[in-house]
Amino acid sequence: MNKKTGTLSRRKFIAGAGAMSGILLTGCDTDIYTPPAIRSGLMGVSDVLTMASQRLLMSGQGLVKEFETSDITKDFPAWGGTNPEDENYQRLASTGFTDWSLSVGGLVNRPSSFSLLDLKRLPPRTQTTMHICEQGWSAIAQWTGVPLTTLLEAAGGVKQEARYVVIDTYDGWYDAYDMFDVVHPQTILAYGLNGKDVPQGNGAPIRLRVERHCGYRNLKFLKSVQVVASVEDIGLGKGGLLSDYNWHWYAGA
Ligand SMILES: Nc1nc2c(c(=O)[nH]1)N[C@H]1C(S)=C(S)[C@@H](COP(=O)(O)O)O[C@H]1N2
Ligand SMILES: [Mo]
Repeated sequence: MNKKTGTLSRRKFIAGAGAMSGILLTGCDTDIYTPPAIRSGLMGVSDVLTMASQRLLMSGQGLVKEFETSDITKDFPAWGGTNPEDENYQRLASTGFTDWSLSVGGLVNRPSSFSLLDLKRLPPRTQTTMHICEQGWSAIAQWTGVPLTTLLEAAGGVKQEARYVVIDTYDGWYDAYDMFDVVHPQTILAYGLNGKDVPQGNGAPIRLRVERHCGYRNLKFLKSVQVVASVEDIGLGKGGLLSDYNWHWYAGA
């Protein structure tokens, strides 16, 4: 985890805004987003993850709209970071990510590492959804990947104290997701984009899809998944790179 990523300027972050065509313009629909601090404490996470069907938890949470394949946007943009400078990332990329693995640790019962092949062997989910970037564009794509709950189950399930899943990436971005997002059926670790491997610009080999959230929370270039009880020790303590630097794009922040 990059503790103090002081070098990531907003300008660099929004670089690459030009050169796109055929992309729908919409605002980021944040009506349904409630920050974790307000939502926490509603329900113990052990209850959450042991609810076999998760129906109770999900009853107040809708799925986002899924589209037809004919709705898919031609040339899904590669936005923000597209090629992490990280030496390890470059080495892994040079061999087609055959040596890449995702560590899943923290408050799980069986901390584990998953290769790309391991992840592809877990039961997948495919969804065609609209990505909405807070910076004013949106595009529809079909994503295939392993649901985050399935991954956590493959790591033995989470411990009683688990409250957030923290994801770290190869370009210094990190974010934390509460259990409502974690168990949401459309929260997947995607290795496929429109039927092919996720291209490097879109987060190879694996990127997160948290469909109810704005673009920036859909982390690319995943490095690790860590289950924690608190985000105090993560980054500067607010749970995500952008929160740490007060770049709040959701409504009311
Ligand atoms: N690691 C990492 N994840 C990231 C970003 C990034 O620069 N680095 N950009 C975010 C933003 S603002 C958006 S809109 C989407 C863009 O995803 P795309 O490149 O597949 O269009 O990724 C998000 N996840
Ligand atoms: Mo974004």
